[in-house]
Amino acid sequence: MSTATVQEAIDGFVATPRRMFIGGQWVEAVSGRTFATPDPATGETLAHVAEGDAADIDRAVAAARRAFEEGPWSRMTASERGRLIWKIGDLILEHTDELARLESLDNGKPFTVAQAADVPLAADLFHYMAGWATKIEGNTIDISVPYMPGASFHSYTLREPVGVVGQIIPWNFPLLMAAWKLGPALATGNCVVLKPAEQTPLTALRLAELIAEAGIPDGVVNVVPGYGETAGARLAAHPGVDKVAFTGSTEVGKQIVQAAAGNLKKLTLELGGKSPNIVFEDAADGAVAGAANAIFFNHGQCCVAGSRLFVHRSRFDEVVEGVADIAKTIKLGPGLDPGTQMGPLVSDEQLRRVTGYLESGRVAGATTVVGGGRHGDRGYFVEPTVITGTRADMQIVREEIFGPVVVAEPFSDLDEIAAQANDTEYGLGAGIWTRDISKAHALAKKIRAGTVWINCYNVFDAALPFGGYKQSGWGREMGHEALNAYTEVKAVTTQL
Ligand code: TXE
Repeated sequence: MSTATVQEAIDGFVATPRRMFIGGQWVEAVSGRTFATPDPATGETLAHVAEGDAADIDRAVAAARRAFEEGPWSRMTASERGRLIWKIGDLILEHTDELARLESLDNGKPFTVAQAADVPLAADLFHYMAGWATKIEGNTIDISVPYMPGASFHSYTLREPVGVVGQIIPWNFPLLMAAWKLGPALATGNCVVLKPAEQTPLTALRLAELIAEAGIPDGVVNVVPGYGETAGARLAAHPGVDKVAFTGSTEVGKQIVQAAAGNLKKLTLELGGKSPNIVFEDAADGAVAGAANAIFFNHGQCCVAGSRLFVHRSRFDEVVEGVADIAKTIKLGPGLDPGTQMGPLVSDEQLRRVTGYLESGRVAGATTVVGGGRHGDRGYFVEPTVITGTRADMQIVREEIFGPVVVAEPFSDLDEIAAQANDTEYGLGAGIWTRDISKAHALAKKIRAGTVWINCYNVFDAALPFGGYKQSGWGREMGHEALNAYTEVKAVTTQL
């Protein structure tokens, strides 16, 4: 499809208020309300979307329950299920440019990044999970029961879907987060109610159309856009939901834990981070570009952003200057401009949050090497920023900023750096840059985080488990680890 045809499709998509997808039908909100999703490059309304709340979540949960109990989904063979999931991956790839443009418009990220990363990674996740549908296996277990001498048994386990799953996702990788959530849920035979972030509902709604086109039966996937405090909170608390998978802030993650307690839902949580990125004295020159990518990719709106840069004292000035030089050359602009390397932050709220942190760093006495404020006066742009002269107790060192802002500190030796790296309530990611591979692996073992990258950063694959230690979350997404979170294990024993 030509760019003009793709843009025409998108213009058509955003021109009419988007409905929600429940039980295979496109419906208005029960309340009849809609909300606006703005273009973050201008602040102007991009589209109107049906505003789901508790009543719509109730409808969607009922539809998912019916689909789970009555079939045809639950009666399909694993192979049939796998082929339908594979088809979703194919359809995403067929619509790469359209999805990438829509994502760029709604979220602000450069089209080229969405086209090269978000969309193909989303497709790959479905393709990867499609393969697992036929490989969900139990075990046979040899047992001997002391109080039944001489009796023999045949015992085995079954892995069964959890049931109806509520999935609440954020706005930083809207399509990809939908894929991370839906892929393993479908591969294991669950039915889903997905609530996209209110800032970025559009690609999830387009994905629902593709899911229907792929032939996933009605009610298996329901997409209800709406706000967190209404639709999200109802989904987290709903007594008819068996499991919730959430990605978002640690603060809301804790609320989800409380809401889920009512019927003791299974939970997976992928929360915030303040990831250390560590450059040793013997790091190759690529470490400078690596450190810049670790924080500036996706405008720093990554849960694994390398937001605490630790550089060996002997190379501190050189590496900090190098990252600052890269920051100065990054071209900011609307995501659809071909030359844009960094788009706007997703919302006015994020703009205020990030610039608030920049101000708090200044007040606390930190030094801004480059950047340090809003860029322009239209849209939600923030300058790529490098900060030094921090103390471990500063807010900008301890809290997740979720913007293109890195704090850099020097360190002197291996033992010191492990302690510094772990001095955070989070434990999502970490980077290590060195030519000494023994040192790298020794440090990797000491770091309390779910992902450690050595001489690289932001490398993701559908086969790699992803998730956090400490307050970065519970459980893992992607890889075969993700499947456990979407299955119950049943032990069956027969006396022979
Ligand atoms: O997140 P929220 P926000 C962090 C990041 C960012 C901060 C705030 O530091 O600056 O969170 O972002 C839904 N019950 N991350 O406010 O509120 C909400 O509608 C149920 C890190 O956008 O956590 C959305 O769908 N759901 C992160 C989702 O939760 C609720 C990605 C995330 O929104 C809810 C995003 C409630 N009470 C932000 N309140 C990461 N780990 O990647 C909100 N939601």
